[in-house]
Amino acid sequence: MPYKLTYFNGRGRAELTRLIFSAAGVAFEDERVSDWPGTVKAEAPLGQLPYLTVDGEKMPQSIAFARMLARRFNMAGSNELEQARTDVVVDTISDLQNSYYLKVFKATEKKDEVIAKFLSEDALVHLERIETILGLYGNEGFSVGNSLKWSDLHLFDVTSIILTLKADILDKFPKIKAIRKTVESNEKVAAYLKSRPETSF
Ligand SMILES: N[C@@H](CCC(=O)N[C@@H](CS)C(=O)NCC(=O)O)C(=O)O
Repeated sequence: MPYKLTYFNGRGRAELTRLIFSAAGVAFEDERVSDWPGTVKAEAPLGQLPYLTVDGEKMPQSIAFARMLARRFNMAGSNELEQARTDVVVDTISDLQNSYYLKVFKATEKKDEVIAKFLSEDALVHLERIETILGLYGNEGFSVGNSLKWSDLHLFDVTSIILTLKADILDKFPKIKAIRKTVESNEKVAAYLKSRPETSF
């Protein structure tokens, strides 16, 4: 197999790439490691996961290799402007994802309070921004243009985490909800979502 994705046994920062492979119908080796740090950390290019092994090269930085795959599989936009818009949407979603990791995932104390504050403040600010950018670039359940992009998959993945914290948090964000519906109803993605393992993160 030309592609191997190395990560922990979780969704985390690897799931976007798994979703891209699924939507494209491209096979990949889904390596899930448990011996951490062990030799895995020492062998990872930046001492972090995930990394993608492609053409014999280990590539770190999940967003960078997800973008490369999206381009290869025609999910990154069909011209320069569409590609830039797709990147804008991806970055706006990543701001929400990074805020979640920093404030919630890494919190060690008073987790309930941290989650409540995150949901009533940070998450809403980021979701508003995402809804705004979808209003500028989106169309009929797609975040950019009128076909599936990696930004749609990123939005689905990151909002899935937020929904586990508050099931009705997207009720005021119809454009985000419409994109989730598009992703869930994509036949290849739906098959993957049905078969993927349940993990703790
Ligand atoms: N910007 C990097 C962040 C990678 C990252 O923070 N990885 C975490 C897991 S999600 C990690 O390897 N943590 C363990 C460590 O840094 O030792 C990416 O998106 O790939």
